[in-house]
Amino acid sequence: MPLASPAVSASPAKPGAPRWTTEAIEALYALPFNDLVHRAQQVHREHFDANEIQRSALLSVKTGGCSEDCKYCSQSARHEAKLERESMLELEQVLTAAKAAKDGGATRFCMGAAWRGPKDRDLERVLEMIRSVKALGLETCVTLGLLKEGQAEKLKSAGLDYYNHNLDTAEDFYGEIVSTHSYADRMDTLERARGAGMKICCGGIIGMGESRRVRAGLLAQLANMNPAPESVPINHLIAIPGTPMEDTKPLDPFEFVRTIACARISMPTSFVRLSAGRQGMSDELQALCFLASANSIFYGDKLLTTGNAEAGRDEALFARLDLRAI
Ligand code: SAM
Ligand code: DTB
Ligand code: SF4
Repeated sequence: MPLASPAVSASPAKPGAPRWTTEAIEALYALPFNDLVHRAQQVHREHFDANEIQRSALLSVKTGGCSEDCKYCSQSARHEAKLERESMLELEQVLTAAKAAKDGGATRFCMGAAWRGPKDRDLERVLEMIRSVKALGLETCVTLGLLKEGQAEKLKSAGLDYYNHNLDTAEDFYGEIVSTHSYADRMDTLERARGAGMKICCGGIIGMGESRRVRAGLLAQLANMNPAPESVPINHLIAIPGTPMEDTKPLDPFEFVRTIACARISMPTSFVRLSAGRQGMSDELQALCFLASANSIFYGDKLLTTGNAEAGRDEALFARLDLRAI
């Protein structure tokens, strides 16, 4: 039986029209929970093996002291989060971490830097890191903030596979979260990365006090990118002490699961990444996220500045759920 009005059809809209409206995604959210998860599984199984999960490792190559004021972030110089600032890591340190990640089974290595965007001389050092990590046989990803003209092409030439740059929320809520750069700035960088021929990793944060409509607006924005991002990280807010979001009211966990399902239905061929926040989730909640079609995770004991679900716990969970790492 069709599950909802034509407005929530997963079939593409007329040529040239946005493929997903905020309203259509809100209608998905409003489906009975079981129907929504079932529909996400159906879409998922058309494009993926439902028992396979991709794993990426993450390393902060430059931590803290960032000029920007993103309210959720521990790395802003304007916030009081307890954090050891670190200057950029040496190449050898990065390579040691990348080798360990590969030995641990990660297939992609993502390097993050707490910058508004890279200065050209910093970029040169990151290019060296990318070349060396790539030479280990890992896929490469970096998240460096806003890119200036020409920088995306340099990253591509160094062998970068993915550029991570999140929209984080819907455009009409962005001003509540960040004042030092705009949504349009972020869209420009995504266009530069895409224009240089890289794959895009782009998603957002759920649980920052936004409404369901805002969550739907974010997903519509992502799903209407042409093509949609190959990787869509859905981060659950980690309410970090010392950031303006430390006291944010917790989100109903089922609303997070609904978001994963809506991401899957609106972006059928993208990897939907169950990202920040896994450490605070029960195994049962993570299993629901996988059932709702999340099919990638960050793997390893640390994210950028906060803890992640430990690798041993992930191994045990994968075994209990018969999931295979790819
Ligand atoms: N400076 C770069 C930028 O802003 O794109 C890269 C690093 S930034 C830390 C990467 C992403 O991590 C953010 O866009 C956000 O989605 C996520 N993130 C940061 N702090 C978070 C938190 N406390 N909870 C959940 N996600 C967070
Ligand atoms: C993404 O979307 N989430 C990752 C990765 N891309 C760079 C970062 C999560 C950071 C969580 C907070 C921290 O550890 O500082
Ligand atoms: Fe800086 Fe990125 Fe954190 Fe914003 S999210 S404060 S740009 S490190």
